[in-house]
Amino acid sequence: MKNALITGITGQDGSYLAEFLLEKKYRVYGIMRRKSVVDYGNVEHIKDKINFIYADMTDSVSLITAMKISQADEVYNLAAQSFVATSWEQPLSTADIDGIGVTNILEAIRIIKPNARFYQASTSEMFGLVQEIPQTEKTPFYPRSPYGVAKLYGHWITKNYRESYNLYACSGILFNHESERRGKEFVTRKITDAVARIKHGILNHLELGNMDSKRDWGHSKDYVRAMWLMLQQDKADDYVIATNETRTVREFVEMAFKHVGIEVEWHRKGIDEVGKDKSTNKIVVKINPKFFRPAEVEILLGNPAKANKELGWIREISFAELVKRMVDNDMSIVEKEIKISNIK
Ligand code: NAP
Ligand code: G4F
Repeated sequence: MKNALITGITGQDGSYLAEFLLEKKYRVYGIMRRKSVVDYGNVEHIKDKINFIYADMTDSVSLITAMKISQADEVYNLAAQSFVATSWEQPLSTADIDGIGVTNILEAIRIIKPNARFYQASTSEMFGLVQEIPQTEKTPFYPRSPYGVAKLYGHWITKNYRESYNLYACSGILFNHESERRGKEFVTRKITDAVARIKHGILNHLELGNMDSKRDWGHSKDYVRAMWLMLQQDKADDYVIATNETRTVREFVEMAFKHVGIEVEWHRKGIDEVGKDKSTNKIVVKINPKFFRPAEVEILLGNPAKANKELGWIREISFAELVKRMVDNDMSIVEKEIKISNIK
């Protein structure tokens, strides 16, 4: 039985990865932050199967202790302040957690169990102002947010520890991946949650920022499988994980509304643009400039050819299926909420 340690286990990816590793019969340890109210986040449903350790990415002693307790064979570093917009509001804590935090966990591995295998959650945000389309492992980086800059440090320190200490340390350069467990501040979940509420008549409209930015969106369940595959190879390396398809935020909006039978028609331009329900002429989408970012990543499109070839990784959940699953999930959550409020 192998031991795995997951930082960020309560998050979207952490939860799918924990399920995946439990199925493979790993003993799973997960790092949790102390909160005033105990909250297992996305692993509430499997909390009895996980060995939790209280620790924080900014507290190196707690990470050394976590390595001592878990004696992990594989360490997946998924913990991060992962919301790009917040990284302008909290640039220093983002750097501490997403940048220096990576050195903290690498040091804990080096001190306690240098033969452990390490996965770092790198990101397509590091490509930022993209230098070529599509992006591959060889594309130069140009981050556009404090988050992207912090993650780039994490990426390079992982490579550096691999080369300096011969650690088995990999970075997965993952493009956007979403799911029914995505946080509601991210654009996809914000859209699917709003679509469900508008459909049920409990929300008038959805407010968004830049609808023309393009993202390469996959499903988290496919992406955690790639993380595991990276740690099963003969040699540690870095891989782009993406779908090789890109869509605008606008396309995501259109598809999500279409799934509940609403056809959106666009009127006017710029910050005055609105999306109307074609059959009722009611406004369902508006622009709110507060959701624009100080610097935008206009287009992400990843080429996963190396992962396809060397890891045998292929994505199984299509874009249409991703949107469908997210909308269906939010529709049933909203229906339950309405039932409960009617009973009350
Ligand atoms: P997520 O849902 O936001 O989860 C982040 C996790 O990190 C949560 O469990 C959170 O704990 C934990 N965390 C935050 N600060 C911490 C700290 N100081 N110490 C310990 N734990 C801390 O993110 P995700 O979407 O699953 O992403 C997983 C990783 O992949 C992140 O590193 C993200 O930056 C990276 N990534 C994500 C994507 C994507 O599209 N999803 C793409 C590329 C890379 P709490 O529950 O206590 O908040
Ligand atoms: O959903 P988002 O907030 O994700 P973003 O910024 O692409 O970051 C995500 O993917 C990265 C990988 O590339 C991860 F590293 C990172 O941790 C995170 O998971 O925004 C997507 C796009 C942006 O262009 C944003 O400007 O949607 C645009 N957008 C337009 N209106 C909006 C909104 N984003 C949000 N969150 N909220 C809006 O109202």
